[in-house]
Amino acid sequence: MRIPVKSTLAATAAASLALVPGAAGPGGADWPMWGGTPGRNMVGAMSGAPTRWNVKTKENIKWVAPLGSHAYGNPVVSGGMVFVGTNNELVLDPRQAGDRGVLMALRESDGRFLWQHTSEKLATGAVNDWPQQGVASSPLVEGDRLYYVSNRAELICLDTQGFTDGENDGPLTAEIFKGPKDADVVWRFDMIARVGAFPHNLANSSPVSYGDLVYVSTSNGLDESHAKVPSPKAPTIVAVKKKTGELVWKDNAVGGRILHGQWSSPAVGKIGDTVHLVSGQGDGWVRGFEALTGEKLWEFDLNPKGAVWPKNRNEVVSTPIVVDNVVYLASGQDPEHGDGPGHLYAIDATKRGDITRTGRIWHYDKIRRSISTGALHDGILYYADFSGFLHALDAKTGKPFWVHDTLAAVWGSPYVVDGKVYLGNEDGNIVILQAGKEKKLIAEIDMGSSVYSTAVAANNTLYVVNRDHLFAIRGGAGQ
Ligand SMILES: [Ca+2]
Ligand SMILES: [Ca+2]
Repeated sequence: MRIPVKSTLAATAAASLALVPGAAGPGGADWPMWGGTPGRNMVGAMSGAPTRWNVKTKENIKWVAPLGSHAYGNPVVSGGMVFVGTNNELVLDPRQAGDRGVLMALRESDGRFLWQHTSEKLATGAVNDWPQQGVASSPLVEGDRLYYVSNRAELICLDTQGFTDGENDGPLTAEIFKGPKDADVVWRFDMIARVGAFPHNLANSSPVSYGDLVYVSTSNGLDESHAKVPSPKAPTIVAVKKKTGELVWKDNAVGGRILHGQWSSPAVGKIGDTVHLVSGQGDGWVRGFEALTGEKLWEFDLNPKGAVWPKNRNEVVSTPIVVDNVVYLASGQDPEHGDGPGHLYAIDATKRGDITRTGRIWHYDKIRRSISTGALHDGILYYADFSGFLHALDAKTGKPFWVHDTLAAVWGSPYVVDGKVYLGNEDGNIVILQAGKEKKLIAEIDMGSSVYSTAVAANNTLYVVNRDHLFAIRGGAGQ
């Protein structure tokens, strides 16, 4: 069912919030996309965020939902539902068995399973669609429309009400599975068929929107030899109409210069008088585009001159954040490449052209390779690296206030809420530190298995995904 008023209000609220300079993020309300708002700044506004819970005894656990055996997708919360990507180890429907990517919808109040969208693996195998990895895209939800990228490199629009509204929403109405626990697909944009994308290992992009458009990265990359870009003319970014999936613009600034893959998700922010789509790209550069037209406005090289791939030249896996005309972004590499040197920048995105020199506000080189997204709150930028360090920097100067070693690899992102910084690691700990210029460790909480996701809050509940379960943790716990 289409609910125009509700959808329009939700979309307008989300867009205007993100475009207000200094907006901290959604209140104690929904968390409808990766980063909460189009600027992707990992900051929430819940009060009474929990600092004590126990996944074994269920102390302060509101509910637990089982996921597949791998859940790299981060949860989003909107309209009374929680949506999360995983793989098909649960086999919730025997007719949809085997290795598949799964996008699950759960009821926010108690975690009950509502419906799922599953996608079979690509026939080309691991080079394009790695076995057992499921869905790594975090959905974007606006009103009753959900957008995510499947393991088949399709940007898919779903009706959040599924078929329970008694209506098969279109243009797409030829779903195979149309039961009450199946997804109602509205449209599907196949990035392999439509723009020739060759996703390296897994398409993972988290959608972002502005106006009538929704944007994703194609994850176009190398072939299995790691020596050739088989589809050098395929775009990095596609912008399509929210209502129909019609292609409006695409960008291929990178061409054949992709180092490896393209797993950085785009951000949107108002910079000066212009709304920019900001994209970390496969040649290790970050670029800004006029959001409605795709016109390239600026580009910035995240690698030092003379750096050599893969020793000290990096790609970009992190999502850029846009705060007050400034883009903050670190370079990194595929987690399989392990530890190595990284670089973090604050970039003045009001400049035009090659702004590698003119747009550099500061450069921080005491960070290791990072795949995390930044969180900027109260003048402090929190940024984690894959080696397990959390850096708290002066956002104006890039000078460190403190660094904390979490002692295990970090895949997720620091999240600031209620004066605290939450960060998960591969050892399965959620580390909670006090936000501010002085380092203070509040708690380390064992989640039972690796945390590859980012803790996020919505409607007075904190959500954490470990390897195979989603935990909803009560607000006010441990205050
Ligand atoms: Ca429907
Ligand atoms: Ca449909």
